[in-house]
Amino acid sequence: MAERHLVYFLADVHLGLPGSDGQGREERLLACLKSMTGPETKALYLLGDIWDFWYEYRDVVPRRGARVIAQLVHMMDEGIEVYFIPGNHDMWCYSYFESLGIHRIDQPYFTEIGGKSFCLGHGDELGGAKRGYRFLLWVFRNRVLRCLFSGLHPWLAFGLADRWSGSSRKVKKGNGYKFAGESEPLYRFASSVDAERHVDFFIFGHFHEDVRMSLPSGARFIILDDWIDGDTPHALFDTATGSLTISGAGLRSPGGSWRPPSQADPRRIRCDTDRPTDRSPRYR
Ligand SMILES: [Mn+2]
Repeated sequence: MAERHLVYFLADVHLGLPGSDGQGREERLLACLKSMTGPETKALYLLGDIWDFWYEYRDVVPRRGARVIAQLVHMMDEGIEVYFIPGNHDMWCYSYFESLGIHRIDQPYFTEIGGKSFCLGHGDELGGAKRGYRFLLWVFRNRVLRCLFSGLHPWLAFGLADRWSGSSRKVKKGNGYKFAGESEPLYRFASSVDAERHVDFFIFGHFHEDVRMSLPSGARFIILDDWIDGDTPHALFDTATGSLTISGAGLRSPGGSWRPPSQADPRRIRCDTDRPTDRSPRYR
């Protein structure tokens, strides 16, 4: 059998977020995952906020996105490695994903794939966060508060969470928040990492924006757009060619359907780096 050489990355699907394309988003993700399932696929990296709200109780898990989980299990049965970095909307996991065989990993996650080095994450918090956001994360992670929250009836817990999610989105989009480029803490984080070690590709989510930049060393800095409103943005790294391609972004049609990217698709963007691969011991 030919070697597995395709590695996919995606983030910010926000399953369960009420919107013009609620069910459509799950269908789009399913279709996309199905098209990724095959003997050439090596791994799939889910870079956070796959669920708009995931809250796992010790013995109970949410029903949202059950078919997505079924497809992920199918992919793993087919020999594809699935990795999940929790985002700020789906950080409340205990051991369910691991029990299915998903590798739950923390950001920043450094890995080597096909001779290229990657730094992966959801993208919030890295490089520092504003006080209000830091406090929010402290609340989210506080064991006592988590314990209390787990005691709420799920109707109430999920109702509160959905309201929070809706309002946080308003804040984000309402303020017209844009990724601030080189002054953004995440970019500064990547720059400082880049100065210390060899990384070819930095890939994140969280900003709900399509960002493609280069660092002074030539490393690529990529933020994957969200799946809200019809898109299917994802990155594909081919270990056979060492090239990274971004597809499925910029198709802002509500309910837009997934179609496998073709070489001729103008929305396919190549994001290669010509840096030679550094295999020296300092790069682990
Ligand atoms: Mn998000």
